[in-house]
Amino acid sequence: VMGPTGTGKSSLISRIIGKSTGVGHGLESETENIWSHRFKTTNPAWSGDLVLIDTPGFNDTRRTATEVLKQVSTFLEQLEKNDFKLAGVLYLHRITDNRVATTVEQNLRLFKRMCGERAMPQVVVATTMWDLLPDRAMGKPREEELIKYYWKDVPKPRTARVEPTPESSWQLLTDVVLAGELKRSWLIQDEMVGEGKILPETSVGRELHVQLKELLRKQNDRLLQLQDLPPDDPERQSAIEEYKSLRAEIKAIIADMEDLRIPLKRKLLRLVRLFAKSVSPISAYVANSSFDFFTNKCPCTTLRTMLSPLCLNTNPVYRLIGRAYVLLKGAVYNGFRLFHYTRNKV
Ligand SMILES: Nc1nc2c(ncn2[C@@H]2O[C@H](COP(=O)(O)OP(=O)(O)O)[C@@H](O)[C@H]2O)c(=O)[nH]1
Ligand SMILES: [Mg+2]
Repeated sequence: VMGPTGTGKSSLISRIIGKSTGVGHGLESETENIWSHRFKTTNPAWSGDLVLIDTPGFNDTRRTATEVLKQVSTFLEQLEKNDFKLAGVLYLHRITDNRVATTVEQNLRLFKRMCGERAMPQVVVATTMWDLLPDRAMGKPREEELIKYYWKDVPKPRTARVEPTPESSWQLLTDVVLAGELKRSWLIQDEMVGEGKILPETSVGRELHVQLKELLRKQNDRLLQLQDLPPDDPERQSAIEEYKSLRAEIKAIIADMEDLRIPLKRKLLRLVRLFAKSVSPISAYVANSSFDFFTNKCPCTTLRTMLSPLCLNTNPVYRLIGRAYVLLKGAVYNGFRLFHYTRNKV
């Protein structure tokens, strides 16, 4: 069960399992951790155990989106590594919101990047808090708008309404999971487990980085505006307060962005991999041809036997010369292979 904070995720799970678990008060987030509730059921529609997973929203009140994302992605990675597949996903929205807030939209964007297109048919978009509407008819256009604008990139999204009764919650669960027989890995699981990426390299990691950058830019603009306020401005006191809190926020955003930076070592490694990938057809060609420039006909064998061992010398200057030679040799060798390949193939 996923979705922004305060949409009723924990309440829905509590109704199904029949006991209260981590339901928040209003917009305060209560679900700090990911909770898995495993239980057996006498419901004839089910065989075996059922596991419901309660997750925190990315707009959690006590932690940054980066922290929540780290936690959720690690959880999904572990599921994939242990070969557990999700049978269905419920993504909740409050029908009482008459417009989609920025945080709700950001939450949704992160979710989509995490889930990916392939697993999207598992998702059911469910709306909660219908009982709080003065008139239920008000909800229908909101539901339609939600699907039309915010889920438009998903082909035929499945929708459901969550009523605050155990029966309706069970029915929803049955519809979601039994209808969604397709158990597919999420995009983030493919990326982290299949391709060995770290979180900042995944689609959702990049998306969050972009969101933080945008936020940083906005906050910085506001900060500059406040700085330019004339000293006799009547709202100066409140502006100073805002200035201070903005500075603190900016500091936190920068720290989060730092967390989502791809380390230089991994960037270089990726470049090398990319190079190896593009060179592999050339290498295959060379292996299959009678080409043996450096093995048999190398004109500089003497130089090679002289210079290569320098790499192991204790003198740093000699070592540097040795390394420079090896580097140069590699470049010349690969350049020659490329030349030979293009001359014969292209
Ligand atoms: N009236 C009404 N209140 C709800 C419904 N679902 C959740 N709530 C209330 O909304 C608040 C937040 O719910 P919670 O389950 O903690 O949301 P979560 O952050 O998504 O886990 C709590 O006070 C719930 O009692 C609903 O369908 N109707
Ligand atoms: Mg919760």
